[in-house]
Amino acid sequence: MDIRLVGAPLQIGAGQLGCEMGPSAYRVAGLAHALEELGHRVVDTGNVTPAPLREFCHPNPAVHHLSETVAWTEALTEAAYRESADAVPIFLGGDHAISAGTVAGMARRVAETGRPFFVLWLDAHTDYHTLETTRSGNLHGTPVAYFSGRDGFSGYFPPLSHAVPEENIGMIGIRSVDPAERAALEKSGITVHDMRSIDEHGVAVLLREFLARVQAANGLLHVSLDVDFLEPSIAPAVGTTVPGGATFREAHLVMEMLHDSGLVCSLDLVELNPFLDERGRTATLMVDLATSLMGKRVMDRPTRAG
Ligand code: HAR
Ligand code: MN
Ligand code: MN
Ligand code: MN
Repeated sequence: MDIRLVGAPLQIGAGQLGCEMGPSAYRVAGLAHALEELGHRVVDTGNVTPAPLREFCHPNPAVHHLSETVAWTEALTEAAYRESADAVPIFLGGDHAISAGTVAGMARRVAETGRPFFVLWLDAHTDYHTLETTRSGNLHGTPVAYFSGRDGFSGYFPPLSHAVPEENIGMIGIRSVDPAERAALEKSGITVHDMRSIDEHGVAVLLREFLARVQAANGLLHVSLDVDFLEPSIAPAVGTTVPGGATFREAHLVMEMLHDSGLVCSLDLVELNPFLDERGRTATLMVDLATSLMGKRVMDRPTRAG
């Protein structure tokens, strides 16, 4: 498989600085080499640079770094579209605001194939605020609202060529939702599986159900993996830790099932803050999860059908 690494060192979408160092940490942790060992052809395209700024101000006084985030969204939409022409892009964040652009660009790419586009959001948070509803003003809390076409971004963020239908979005790992997000999600068609749902059913059941929908629609799937999807004790390098996250094995199982599905067209690795890491362990774990998604396995095993 052809894989493109695309660095997206954005940090001002988060409340704390440091995600800018994320792409470097993945490179130091050996992501490209680990993928090559699996037999993939890997090209590191370097880091995206944002377009020149146009100054915006939003009536919500909490919103900060809007102009910068819009510039990054434009640049990343183009980069995602360009790098996915004949390869699987892996976007190295950067905070989760990068996904406004990566998902928008992938939606445009996948639309050309005539296949429906799906997004799997692995995160403690739903990131479903609009520019009006965010209280922190941290725009990493808004990408899902943007790429699913909610009102309140036009005039600021680039117009979407293809919004992702709510019915095509699945979230797993959720355990921190603000009241405005909850109210909007209840009215949306987005599938939200919180940690309780993982506890009750097991992550495999939830994921299998979602993948079956993608498969039945002959869809393609973008995966957005936020470090805080994981239990903080195994992944401390994130500014927004929430206790009670996915375990080492749950996370690996998710990645292995995603690989087996053959449906994944692109991947975001987001919210890694190397300043908060302990001897690179979170970066190393994220690299291990990415390589599991790309086919690393301990033993060969027959598929369920085989
Ligand atoms: N909902 C909170 C806010 O909007 C926290 C958002 C945190 N988001 C991330 N990415 N870290 O999931 O401020
Ligand atoms: Mn301002
Ligand atoms: Mn997130
Ligand atoms: Mn999160």
